[in-house]
Amino acid sequence: MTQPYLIEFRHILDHRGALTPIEAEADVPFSIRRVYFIYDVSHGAVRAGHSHKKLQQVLIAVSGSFKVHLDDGENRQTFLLSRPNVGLYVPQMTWRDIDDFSGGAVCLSLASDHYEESDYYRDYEAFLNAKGIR
Ligand code: T46
Repeated sequence: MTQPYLIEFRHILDHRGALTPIEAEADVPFSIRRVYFIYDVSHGAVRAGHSHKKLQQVLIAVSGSFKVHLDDGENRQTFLLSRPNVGLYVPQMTWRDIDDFSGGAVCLSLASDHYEESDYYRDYEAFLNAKGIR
C-alpha cells in the first residue's frame, strides 16, 4: 500500500513573483481528472471525514494553512500544509479529516478521477471493515 508523502513542486522566482507549475504524471503520480478547491471555510470547521475507495489526491494550501489528519486504519499522521509549492499525496483507502484552517485558507485538490459518491466511505466502521481491520 502506498503511503502519504509530501511533494515539493518547483518554485520559479523572478522579480515579478513566484510561479509553481504542476504537470500530471510528472509532478503528481497520476493523471489529473478533476480539480476543486475549498475556500471561505467557517471558523473552527472540520472538512472531509471520509475515505475514498479508489481516488488518489494531492492537496495543496495555495493560500493560508490547514492541518490534514490521515489514518490508514492502523497509523495516524498529521500534516500542516502552509506553502503553495508543497502538496500532500493522499492514497486511496486513507481516512482524512481537515481542520485548523487559517483565515483566507484555500485548499486546492488535484484528483485522479471524476466525482463519484459511491467511491466514498463516510462511515469509519465500514472503512475499517473494508480494510479487514474489524
Ligand atoms: C476530500 C476533501 C479534501 C461535488 O459535487 N463535486 C466534487 O468534486 C466534490 C469534491 C464535492 N461535491 C459535492 C458533494 C457534496 O454535496 O459538494 C458537497 C460537499 O462535498 P464534501 O462534503 O465531500 O466536501 P469535503 O470538503 O468534506 O470533502 C472534499 C472531498 O469530497 C474529498 O474528496 O478529500 O474535500
